[in-house]
Amino acid sequence: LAGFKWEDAFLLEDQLSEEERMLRDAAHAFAQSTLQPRVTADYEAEASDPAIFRQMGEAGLLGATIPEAYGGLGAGYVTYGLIAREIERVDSGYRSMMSVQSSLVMYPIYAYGSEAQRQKYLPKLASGEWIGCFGLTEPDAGSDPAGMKTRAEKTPTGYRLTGSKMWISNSPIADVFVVWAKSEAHGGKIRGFVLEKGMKGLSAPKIMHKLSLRASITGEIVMDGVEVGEEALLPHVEGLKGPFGCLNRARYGISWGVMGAAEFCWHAARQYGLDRRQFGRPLAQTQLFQLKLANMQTEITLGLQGALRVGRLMDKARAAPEMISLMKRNNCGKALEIARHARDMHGGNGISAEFQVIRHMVNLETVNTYEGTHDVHALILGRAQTGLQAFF
Ligand code: TGC
Ligand code: FAD
Repeated sequence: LAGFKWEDAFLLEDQLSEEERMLRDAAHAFAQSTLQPRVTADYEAEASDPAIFRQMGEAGLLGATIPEAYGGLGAGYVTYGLIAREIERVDSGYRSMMSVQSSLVMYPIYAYGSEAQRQKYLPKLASGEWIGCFGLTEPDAGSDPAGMKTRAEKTPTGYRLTGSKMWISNSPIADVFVVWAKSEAHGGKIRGFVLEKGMKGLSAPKIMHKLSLRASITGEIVMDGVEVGEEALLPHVEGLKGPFGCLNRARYGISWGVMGAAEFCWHAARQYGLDRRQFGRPLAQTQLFQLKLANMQTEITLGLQGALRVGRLMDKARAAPEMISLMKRNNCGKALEIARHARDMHGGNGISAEFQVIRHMVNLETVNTYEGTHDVHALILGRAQTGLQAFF
């Protein structure tokens, strides 16, 4: 029998191609050299520096799955997941910035947009010159996006959009806004529109006083009769499957990302336990400490293996949305639990920004909620196995 690698129990490394490992290593180097040194300051400032998007763009981390002709890497979904894991190893907020730009802005423009929209927006979003945001959630429509009130009325030359979106990542600094609205001209069906900063009636005030995900700026999108031409409509999709098609990709990326945050917390707790002595021996020599480390190792090993399996199926266009719900729900819940234990295992030091575990812990509260809450994904899985709708 072979030896055991405690930090890679099922030899995930062996299951990656050489190209995947190379792109993963580049993302790791970028995250550690560019993001890690500034994360505590960014978190305390509660702001997103637009320069980070340009740096991510230069490093090839925006729109990894989008074809090279539009500025992407033309990479597969396993690579995208590996990038998310490396960025979120530093902070969930930075991963949020990357995944909104890649899965929720570039993907719908690529998959549902006209050729003119692809040419106009994708290269600048890939380079990070332009920042994107995705407006689905509203003050009165979160878990139930079908209840949205934002509407698009037909005008002689295009549409007039009225409504407001809430809790929108990147919106206060965004140049490009992918928003979803009920369109009267399309029988009240949900349609996607691409708006641009500076349009009359469009504003994006910042939401202040967040105590979670503070390195990622969040805002509203207020549309007060914003007039757009026909060319702002995403022509190739209608209905909720439009935004959900994007969410499938972002949720999948999150299932890898949160494992990066969890790995950081696990490794930090292990090292802390080896270094810190109480009662005349290292904390890591106590049974309770080792039990917690064993639980972390088990959940992370299984969580990564599951994310890899779904990624391989996505690359073959064989992944069902329910598989993604299963992994998003499980990995977010497990990562949050691991971060809470890691915080506890650091004792008093665990509440200090210096040791970082509490920042991951409070970030993961958001990640467990956005892109479908832990319980909403349970209802999706419950519906799939009983055939019974329990949302309402
Ligand atoms: P339901 O009747 O289930 O479906 C309506 C239509 O949508 C289709 N559909 C999907 N298509 C593709 N992928 C999926 N995952 C899909 N899920 C549903 C479905 O086939 C149907 O199509 P059609 O053609 O028959 O009309 O819709 P429902 O209203 O009953 O939905 C219920 C529920 C709970 C499943 C759904 O609404 C839900 O998932 N709610 C959670 C909302 C959510 O995830 N919001 C995320 C906002 S964006 C965000 O949080 C970004 S944070 C990012 C960051 O900063 O990183
Ligand atoms: P609610 O839907 O009101 O849920 C409240 C509670 O009720 C939850 O526990 C939920 O699980 C539970 N619940 C809801 N329905 C049911 C039910 N039928 N049965 C049982 N329990 C139920 N949205 C975007 O569109 N774009 C973004 O970029 C974006 N970024 C975000 C960034 C941050 C920092 C945050 C916090 C949120 C972001 N969101 C974004 C919004 C996010 O997707 C929503 O917050 C999330 O979908 C939950 O909606 P809600 O907040 O309205 O909660």
